[in-house]
Amino acid sequence: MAGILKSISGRGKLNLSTKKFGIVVAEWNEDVTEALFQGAYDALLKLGVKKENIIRKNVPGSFELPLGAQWMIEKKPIAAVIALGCVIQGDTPHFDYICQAVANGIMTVNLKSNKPVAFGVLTTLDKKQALERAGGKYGNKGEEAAVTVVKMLET
Ligand code: RBF
Repeated sequence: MAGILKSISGRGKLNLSTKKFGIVVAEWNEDVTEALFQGAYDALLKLGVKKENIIRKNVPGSFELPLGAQWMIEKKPIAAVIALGCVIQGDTPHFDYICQAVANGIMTVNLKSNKPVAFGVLTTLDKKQALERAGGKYGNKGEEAAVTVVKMLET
């Protein structure tokens, strides 16, 4: 089992087989966000979460992730949510507005719902940097986000 997963597997504090997890996935830069999803999904399974307890919801872009996460928490008895997106810098300041709004929005959902919502959103200068962090040479940030919510449930 790879590093990040090894760091928490077998701690035995939590019975993950009865807990439900939400994964919200932004459709912008789909090749990247699908790879993030796969990383998060595989990590949850390896940690003992049941397939039928992983609920996926797609949203159009990263800006919609906070509301998507909130809806999941409101509608289903979910223990934690993993929010996955990829915002790539363009020629206009939209990048800063979207990144700021998503980070603030996800934090708000964490605090208002009192449930862990992981910020699995890549904010990169180009697609290459994003792919390097979605199963490439810098690992998979979707996997790391899954580990983060499990760690939060243990605290
Ligand atoms: N959403 C992303 O998830 N990643 C992006 O890189 C991204 N770039 C955008 C660039 C522009 C100019 C605009 C207007 C939107 C972009 N979005 C992106 C979509 C955004 O998250 C949201 O879905 C839309 O703004 C509709 O609310």
